[in-house]
Amino acid sequence: MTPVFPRNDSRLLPSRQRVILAGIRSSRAPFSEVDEHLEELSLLTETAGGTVVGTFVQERSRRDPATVVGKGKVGEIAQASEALKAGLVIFDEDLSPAQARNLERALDIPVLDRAGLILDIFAVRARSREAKVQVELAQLRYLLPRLTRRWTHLERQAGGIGVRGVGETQLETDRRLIQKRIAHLVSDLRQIERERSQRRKRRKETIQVALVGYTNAGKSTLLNALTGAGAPVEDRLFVTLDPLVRQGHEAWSRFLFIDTVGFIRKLPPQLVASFRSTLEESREADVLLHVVDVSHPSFEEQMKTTRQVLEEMALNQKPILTVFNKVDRLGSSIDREHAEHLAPEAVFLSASTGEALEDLRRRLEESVAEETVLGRGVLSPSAGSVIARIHALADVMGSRMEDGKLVIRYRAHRKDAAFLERLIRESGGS
Ligand SMILES: Nc1nc2c(ncn2[C@@H]2O[C@H](COP(=O)(O)OP(=O)(O)OP(=O)(O)O)[C@@H](O)[C@H]2O)c(=O)[nH]1
Ligand SMILES: [Mg+2]
Repeated sequence: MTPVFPRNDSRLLPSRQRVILAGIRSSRAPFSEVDEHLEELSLLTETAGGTVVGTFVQERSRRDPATVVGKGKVGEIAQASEALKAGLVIFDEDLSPAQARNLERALDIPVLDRAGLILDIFAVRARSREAKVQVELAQLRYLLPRLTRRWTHLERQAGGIGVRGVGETQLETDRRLIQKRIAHLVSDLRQIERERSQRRKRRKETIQVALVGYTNAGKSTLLNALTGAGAPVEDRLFVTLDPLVRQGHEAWSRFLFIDTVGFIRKLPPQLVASFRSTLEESREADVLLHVVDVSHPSFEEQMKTTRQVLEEMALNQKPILTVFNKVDRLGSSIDREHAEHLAPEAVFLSASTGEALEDLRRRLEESVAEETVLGRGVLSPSAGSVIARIHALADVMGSRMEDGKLVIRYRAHRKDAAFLERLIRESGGS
C-alpha cells in the first residue's frame, strides 16, 4: 500500500522558509516565560529548516475563540507577513482545526501550531521503520480533523514545513483512505511491538537504566560517557528518536543503558500515543534516570513537563533518580540550591566533562540495592525446573544440601522474588 504521506529523506527545503512566530501572554504570566516559550519555538522552527523573520506576542487573558489572538493582531501579522515575505505563521498555542482555518483565511498563508511543527520535525528525522510508522500515524491522526480548506493551501505550499512529504505525489484528501491507512499503520505497529517484546529478554545480571528527560538535556551525551557508544549528540532538539540500548563500559558494565526520545512542552498527544511502544523500553527498566539540563533557565518547567509525560505513560511508579546535568555551565550557587530544593536526592554532574559520574554510580548501586531482596529457598533436588528459574532470574549467592534438601540463597528483584517464592511453594518447597 502506498503511504498517504510518502516519505523520503530528500525533503530539504530549496531555501529556508521565512516564518513568523506568534504567541499570547496571559496577564498573570511573567514576561520571561513567554520569551522562553517563543525562544524554544524559534529553535524548533530552525530545526525544521525555517528562518524566523518576525515574532508577535499579544497580551490577553482570554483567547479569541475564532483566531486565538484578536482581530487587530491578525491584521498586524498579515501586514508583516507581506512586508517580510513570510511563507508560514507558527503559533505557540494549540489551534483547533477551525482556528487554524480562520487564521489561514485571514492571513492568506499557511498556519501551523507548535504540535504541527513538532510532528513535522519528527517526520523529517525518523529513520527506523518503527519511528517512521509511529510518526506517520501521529501525523495522520493530527491531520485528519484538519482536512478541509487548509489542504488547498497545503497543495500550493507542498514541501513546506508542516506538510513535508505530503505533496510529492498526488495529495490524497479522501478521509476513508486515510482512515484505512491509519488502521494499517496501527496493525504494523502492533507487529513491531510483538517483535520487540520477543527481542527484549531479561538479563539477570544487568540492571536496566533508561535515560529520560527533556529534549537537549544531554541524555545521549550521558549514554556515550557511560557506554562508549557513539550516539549522535547535537545542540538541537529531537536528535534521538529511536531508543538505543548499550551496555555500560568499564566500571559501569553491570548496567544496561537505554537512550530515549526527548520530551517537550506541548508534545502532541498523538505523538505520545504513537511513541508508547518506543517508550516500552523504559517500562522494562529497573531505574529511570531523569536527565535535566540544570543550566537551562526553564529547567524547573522542563522537569514538570517530563514528570507529566512519565505520569501519562504510567511510568512514574518506577524508581526515578534525578540527574542535574551540565553543572559545568551552572553559574551561581543559588541555582544549585534551587535545584537541590526541587529534587533533594539528585546527583549533580556533567556528562561532557565527566565530572561527578562516580556519584551517579554510587547512587545507582544504592537504588538498585533498595530494589532487590535476599531470598532463601528449601527445595527437593528433583525440582529441576524451579532451580533453573532461580538461576535464570536471580543472582545465586550460594547453595548446599541439608537433610536431603537443597537450600539456595539468592538476590533478586522484588517482583522476581515474589514470583520465585510462589514457584518454590507450589513445588512443595519452602
Ligand atoms: N556544557 C555541557 N554541555 C552538555 C553536557 N551534556 C550535554 N551537553 C550538550 O548538550 C547538547 C545536547 O546533548 P544531547 O546529548 O544530544 O541531548 P539529548 O538529551 O540526547 O537530546 P535529544 O536527543 O535531542 O532529546 C549537546 O550540544 C551536548 O554537547 C554537559 O554536561 N555540559
Ligand atoms: Mg539524544
